[in-house]
Amino acid sequence: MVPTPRQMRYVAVLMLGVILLGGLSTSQSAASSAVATTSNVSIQNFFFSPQTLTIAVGTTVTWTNDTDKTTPTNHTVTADDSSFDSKTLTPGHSFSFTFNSPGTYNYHCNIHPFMHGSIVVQATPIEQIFLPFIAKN
Ligand SMILES: [Cu+2]
Repeated sequence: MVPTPRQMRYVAVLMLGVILLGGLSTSQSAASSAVATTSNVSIQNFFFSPQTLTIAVGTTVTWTNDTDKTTPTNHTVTADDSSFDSKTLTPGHSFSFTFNSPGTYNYHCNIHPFMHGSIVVQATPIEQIFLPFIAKN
């Protein structure tokens, strides 16, 4: 496949970014430490833990119904905008979803609508720097 000029420009921008960030490795690691490495959410009675999880784009999050440790209860993981839905999760069962676009994804439990959680999906540092530039072209 022959890359289009736009694709070649994108690759050139990414390579430039790698070179620039290589010289900033100390500040880059400080910045990425703000993003959680965990991608697991525990479903407790009656809350999600952590309630807000910040991840890098492309991360797969797994929710597990851990209520058999307390009082066995069914729950769901349902996006407020319906973009994902675990359906009923009985105790001990898990649901996974991969977040491929930056943004804040609010979700709730359909059985207990007062249970709320959020997944904050951050662009990778290199995308955060170059997204405005790439979007213009
Ligand atoms: Cu619930």
